[in-house]
Amino acid sequence: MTRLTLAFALFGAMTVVPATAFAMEPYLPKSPKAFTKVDVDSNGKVTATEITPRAEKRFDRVDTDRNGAVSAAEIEASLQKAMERRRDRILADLDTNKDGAISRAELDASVDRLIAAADADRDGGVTLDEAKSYRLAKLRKPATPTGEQAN
Ligand SMILES: [Ca+2]
Ligand SMILES: [Ca+2]
Ligand SMILES: [Ca+2]
Repeated sequence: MTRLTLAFALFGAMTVVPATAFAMEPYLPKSPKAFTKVDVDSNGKVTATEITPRAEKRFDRVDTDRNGAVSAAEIEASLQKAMERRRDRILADLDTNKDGAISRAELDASVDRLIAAADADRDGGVTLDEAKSYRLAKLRKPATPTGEQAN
């Protein structure tokens, strides 16, 4: 893999936060952890009764003028906020000297950090399995819960 491809892969990895985390459309949990959280009565099935309150909570968060309807402008504002959060996260991860911009050297350094963090057996390369385990480990402890936090 060339360094450039790897850089793209790196940015790709950062967008791993599912789009659904910001979206107000109802969605089904896809990871075991998310499923357990939604399956409130732990019967191994998620039902409308379990999904609805979560969807309504997100709805209320987007309905900032509290008029009981989510307008295009409110959706746009919420997507805008999500984008700003993502921007800040990218900067927090990559802009190590905090000058508000990511230099190529900072990018290269973060590639090195990523490889070092994921290369479990320290052989200098990341196998698909190592990449998967690393991704899972990251998903298990997300930096900031983007989905369900209170305002
Ligand atoms: Ca509204
Ligand atoms: Ca910088
Ligand atoms: Ca390795």
